Amino acid sequence: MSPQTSKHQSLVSVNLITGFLGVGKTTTILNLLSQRPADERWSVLVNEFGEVGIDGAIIEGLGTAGVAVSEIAGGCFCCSTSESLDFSLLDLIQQTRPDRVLIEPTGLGHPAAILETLRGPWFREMINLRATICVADPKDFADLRVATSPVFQDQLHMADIVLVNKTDSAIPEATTTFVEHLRELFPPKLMILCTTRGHCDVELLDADTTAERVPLFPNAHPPQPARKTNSPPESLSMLLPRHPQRKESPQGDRAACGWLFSPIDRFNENALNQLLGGSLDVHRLKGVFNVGGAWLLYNRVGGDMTCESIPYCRDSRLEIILEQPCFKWDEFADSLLKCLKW
Ligand SMILES: Nc1nc2c(ncn2[C@@H]2O[C@H](COP(=O)(O)OP(=O)(O)O)[C@@H](O)[C@H]2O)c(=O)[nH]1
Ligand SMILES: [Mg+2]
Repeated sequence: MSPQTSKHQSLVSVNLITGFLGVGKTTTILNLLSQRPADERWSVLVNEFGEVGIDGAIIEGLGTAGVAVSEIAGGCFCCSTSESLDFSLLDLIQQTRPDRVLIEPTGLGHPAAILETLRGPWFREMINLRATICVADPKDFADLRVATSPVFQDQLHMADIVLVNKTDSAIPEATTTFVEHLRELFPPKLMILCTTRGHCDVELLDADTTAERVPLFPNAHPPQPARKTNSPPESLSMLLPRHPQRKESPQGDRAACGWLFSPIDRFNENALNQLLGGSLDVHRLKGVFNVGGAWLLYNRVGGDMTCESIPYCRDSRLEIILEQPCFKWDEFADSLLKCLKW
């Protein structure tokens, strides 16, 4: 065994799984977790754009038993909570001693600052940074508003591997055009794979990464002061039944809001279906709800919504990101309360 190999074996392998809102990052991570070698310990670090974290609950609920999940909600850790990545990753590694960590940044996260942190002095002697995988939806590339966004372009540009996901719901021409575009990027991608539901071989995670991929738009997501919230941290607040905590987190041209409910609150499933699948101009919606005897996971991207049961049972929570910059949430909040069972 070469000294290089033995050194790398003692380091924690780390992969960044990037991609825009709702493209299938968490789905891909669940898929990779299901292929984890039995003798390895893996941990997942998830960053949520909004104040209310949901992906951690999804991965805890649907992921493989024994995988540690840590979540940072309340802004992208590439900007507003830039120090959180250092501390959270360090803490996760020290607490869980993993062989591998998968990091899911928010869909609005710019990869440059994150990669810079992972390549920086804090982690140089601790982690072995492997391929950055960008999950992407051909429909986003066909949508000029998304395709021209600097964050979307740099997520693709800085990826070593691109997983073109959701090919089942894209028209074939859109997938072909997108793949042709990806083939023209420089430096070339190590791999471009078309898939559905994030299916890919776990061996992709060990592919090489390179620091040669520099951002096209380094200032697309400048550091911002930490967002102030008026509400106390979740752990300090005792939520009363029927009195959810509401946390708004607008950013740039998107309004966003989250709700946390008491674990005792139970919802009417039909009322939820109608409200969450309704006419709001949703870009992304995620929620877990106690419907009495079962928990449901709602997942909506644009107009497509799915609802499935989930083996999770902490508290009901919802996070919504809209396509518009401002929204008065009061009426929606009233409707949400009306979905509660008496
Ligand atoms: N039709 C279709 N839906 C998918 C596919 N991959 C993921 N989804 C769904 O897209 C939604 C968003 O997926 P998620 O993994 O949460 O996306 P993330 O926001 O990027 O983490 C969920 O409802 C998934 O079930 C796919 O290949 N095809
Ligand atoms: Mg996710």
